[in-house]
Order: sequence, then structure tokens, then C-alpha cells
Amino acid sequence: MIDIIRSALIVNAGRKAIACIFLACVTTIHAGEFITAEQESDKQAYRALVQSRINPIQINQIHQWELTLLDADGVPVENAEIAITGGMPAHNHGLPTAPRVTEELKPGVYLVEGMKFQMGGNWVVNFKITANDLTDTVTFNLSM
Ligand SMILES: [Cu+2]
Repeated sequence: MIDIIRSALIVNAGRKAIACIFLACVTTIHAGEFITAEQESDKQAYRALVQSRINPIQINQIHQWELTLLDADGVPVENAEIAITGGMPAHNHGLPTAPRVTEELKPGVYLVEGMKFQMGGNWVVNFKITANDLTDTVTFNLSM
């Protein structure tokens, strides 16, 4: 699926590839090159930017991400409730850890602790975001 998405329309080749099909945009992160990735939420309520605190991401290493949340007007989203899920769809398993947001570092910037990927392949990471009674989900695709 990742390859199909990537071959559709690559807007920004290089460190990240943003592909758009049927108006749904998917960002594929290549772990060895992962610095930051940006993605719009399903209902376009939020724009999320993730940054790994280690680069490149290593298999089996617990590490942290920073998640920056903006609303549709580009204003930082403060005091959001954020639930993190993910896994490998092709292998029918979830994340090996239960990553969670532990701190809002500054307005709209959240610290995610407990990220870990225990094998190479295609992963998804979902952030379910609730702020101001508005819930929306952002999905990142990782290839490692
Ligand atoms: Cu797997």
C-alpha cells in the first residue's frame, strides 16, 4: 500500500515524501532519514508535526518524539488530550510499547515518551487529538 501511495504523486521528494490520492494526503517517513514530518488530520481540524529526538530512529530503542499541533488557522493547540496508537498493519500487531504524551513543553508542543519500533517494515502511528470539544486523528506512515 505504501508503494502505491508513494508512486501516486510525490510532492516533496527528499527527506519526506508527501503523497496525495483522492484528496487524502499521507506522509511516509523513512526512518533512516527521519528528521521531521508534517501531516494534516483526517477532518483537517489539525496540522501535526512530529520530530524524533533521535535521528535516525533505531530498531528496538525507546525514544521520544515532539509533537507540534496547530489548528486550521495555524494557531498552536494547547491543552490537547492526545491518545497514541499504532502498529504494523501487514503483521496485525500494535506498538510494542504504550507511548504517551507526558508534558506540554510549550504552547502546542507535546513531549511523546515511549516510542519504540521492534522490527523493520511499514508502521503507522496515530494521534487522536481532542481539544476544544473537537476530536480528529492524524496518521503517520513510517517505513523502516
Ligand atoms: Cu511487525
